[in-house]
Amino acid sequence: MSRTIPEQLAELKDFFEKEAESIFPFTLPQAPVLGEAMAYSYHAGGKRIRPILALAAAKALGKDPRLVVPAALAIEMIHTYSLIHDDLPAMDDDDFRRGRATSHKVYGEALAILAGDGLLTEAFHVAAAGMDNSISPSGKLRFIRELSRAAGIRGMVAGQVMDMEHPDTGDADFLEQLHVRKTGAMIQISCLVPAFLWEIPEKPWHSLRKYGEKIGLLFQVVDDILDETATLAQLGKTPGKDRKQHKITYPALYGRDGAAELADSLLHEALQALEDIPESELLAGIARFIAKRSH
Ligand code: GRG
Repeated sequence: MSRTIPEQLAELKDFFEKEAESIFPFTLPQAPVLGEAMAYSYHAGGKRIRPILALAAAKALGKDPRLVVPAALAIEMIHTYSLIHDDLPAMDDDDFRRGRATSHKVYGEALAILAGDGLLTEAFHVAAAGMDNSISPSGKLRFIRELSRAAGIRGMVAGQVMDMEHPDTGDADFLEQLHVRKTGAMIQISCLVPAFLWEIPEKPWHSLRKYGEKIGLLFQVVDDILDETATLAQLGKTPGKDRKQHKITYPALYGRDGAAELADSLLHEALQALEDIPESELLAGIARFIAKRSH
């Protein structure tokens, strides 16, 4: 019997976990507690949406998903660092993440900062040294350049600063630019991993880019809605923080129904972008999962 899309996505996730473990097992004899703190957050039960996107995009382009695992792991390590740092008292000051006490609550602030630093830096080592020799040096370099663009001062870090400043302008363009950088950039690059590692035709390249852009925003709109509607047990982190911190969110800007309509139209546009990619059922399944997720 053929497996359902959610079953295939679950298999892809298990495949990623096993392969990633052999690339970076988190045992650091030189500083065991650092390895422990990095592993504590990395292995806290994240959904692994970004790695699954990279593997599904590889499949959609007819590439071996095994070959994108190091890049996918690098992205998930950077994502994990961003969560650790985002939760610090100097930033969002959160006690719970992924259903557990946050890193600084368990290891103290200094080690939490260093665990984040370790994950960020090691991600680039994994991306540079962990990739198969069949991938060209220029493909590896393209990916590493784009990873630093997505994670750094042109992407997530800039978005985080825009978020910290959160001027109460209620400006929809500002909100979109903030989220394109803070959340969207790392999601979009996950979709584009195989497009950077290999030369691919222009048409699927543009389709993946558009798909990545739309699901990146969709992810954030749903995140904002869940922040207002979901519980701590569902989210694994403290809900209702956006409103408390007077942040502009999609439900605040458009109302809950308006935000839900925006999510529907982003999902529609993401699915439309996949029309030129023949083997894109898994990517379509991920977009639907993001739209319907409850955590
Ligand atoms: C510290 C430079 C720096 C950036 C932080 C990730 C981030 C930027 C802030 C987190 C704040 C937040 C809730 C953003 C919304 C989108 C988001 C990244 C949610 C968490 O990602 P998931 O749902 O988490 O994929 P899991 O735990 O499943 O991996």
